[in-house]
Amino acid sequence: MAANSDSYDYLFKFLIIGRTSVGKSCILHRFVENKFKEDTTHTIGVEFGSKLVNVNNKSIKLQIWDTAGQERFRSVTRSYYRGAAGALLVYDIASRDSFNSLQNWLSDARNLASPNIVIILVGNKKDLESHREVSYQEASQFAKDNDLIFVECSALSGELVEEAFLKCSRIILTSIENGQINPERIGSGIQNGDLSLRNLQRNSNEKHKSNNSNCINASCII
Ligand SMILES: Nc1nc2c(ncn2[C@@H]2O[C@H](COP(=O)(O)OP(=O)(O)OP(=O)(O)O)[C@@H](O)[C@H]2O)c(=O)[nH]1
Ligand SMILES: [Mg+2]
Repeated sequence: MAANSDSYDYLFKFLIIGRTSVGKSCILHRFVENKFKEDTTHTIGVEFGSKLVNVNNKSIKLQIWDTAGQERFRSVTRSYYRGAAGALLVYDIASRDSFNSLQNWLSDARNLASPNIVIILVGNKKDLESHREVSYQEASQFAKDNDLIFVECSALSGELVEEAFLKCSRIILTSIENGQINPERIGSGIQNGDLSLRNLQRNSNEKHKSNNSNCINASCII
């Protein structure tokens, strides 16, 4: 199903979390608008964006909550963790401090979000190679140790920003398809869209029809 219609198979709720100034809002803007946000200011509380993407031939609506990284908003942003299906845990590859603070954000996500939440570690500002303070290997090891997927991207150049959202979405979709995640469960961070509801309806009608035809056959045999 093409991702340019308003119909979708599933809606996934996503969070973007991490220390202030790592580029969370710029990542959201790049993903939704495909532009770099030049005039960025600190997020107050949360901001919101959404986009339709095509994953494994399914149309998925991503509903994305971009949280404020400043400490004073921590209690507000924590209330948004509940019921998220996916999260981008962001640090800045040119800021050792932002990397060192990851564990705090990760603990919040693990404690407050859905138990099945899929988290991707995102090293932003990949364009600042000459100012790099966190190596790819170190971050990749952190991701491995904490059961996270990992990507380095740049909201400035756009490199691999979409890939971060898609990687996470692919894992969530696969977990739905193999029955590990039940989208019907309250707090899963997933909703069936009109396309999947139509499919469910069609399957149930077909089942009904085939049950009826079995009945007819049975009565013929009798
Ligand atoms: N070089 C470079 N700068 C970036 C990139 N992404 C964001 N920035 C800059 O980083 C600064 C912070 O960006 P924001 O997106 O506002 O950061 P944030 O994480 O949303 O910050 P809070 O809302 O306070 O939590 C801004 O000056 C951006 O221009 C990037 O990929 N490369
Ligand atoms: Mg922000």
